[in-house]
Amino acid sequence: MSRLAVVPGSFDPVTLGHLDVIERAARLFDSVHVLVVHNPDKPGGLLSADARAAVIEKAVADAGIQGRIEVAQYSAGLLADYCTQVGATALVKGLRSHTDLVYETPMAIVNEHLAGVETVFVLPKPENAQVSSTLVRQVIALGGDVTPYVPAAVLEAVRAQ
Ligand code: COD
Repeated sequence: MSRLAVVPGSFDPVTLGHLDVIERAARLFDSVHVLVVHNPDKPGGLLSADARAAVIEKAVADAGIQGRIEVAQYSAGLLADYCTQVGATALVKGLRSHTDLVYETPMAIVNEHLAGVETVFVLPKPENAQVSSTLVRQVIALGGDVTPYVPAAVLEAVRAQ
């Protein structure tokens, strides 16, 4: 049986921490949907949903892991419904700290209840563990260099804006 995992996120923008999680999901599952989801708790932002998806496609191609990865967008409703529609076995999420676990635990329980989909948590490499999209947006807004935190595709997209 082929096992599909969904890696959801706002990805505004995708970071080396996200890419770490995506690579781990690709090693654990037969195929992976990286899903750019509209998070109503995080309005506004750096890149449009289309640009976020395009940047992820470029970043996974640059990392040489594009083979079994599809990038999609979803704003229509519950993540659990998307998992049911595409027949996903699992959601894969990254944990940076206990704060992430506290935020993710109720969603994992509800998603299992709604769609029978398991949530698999992975830990990033230590050097990627403190990176967040919020931090990257702040550094960009203040004119700093985010090269150590994001794939090259993000730098290109930001320069093109
Ligand atoms: N290292 C490891 N993991 C990381 C890192 C890093 N440096 N940075 C981020 N991550 C992980 C996050 O912990 C998260 O798991 C994922 O990557 C995505 O992060 P973000 O910041 O891009 O995205 P979020 O946190 O805004 O998540 C958006 C979601 C829509 C995925 C989330 O809010 C969600 O699952 N919502 C559920 C919507 C729903 O259906 N709700 C109904 C009941 S649950």
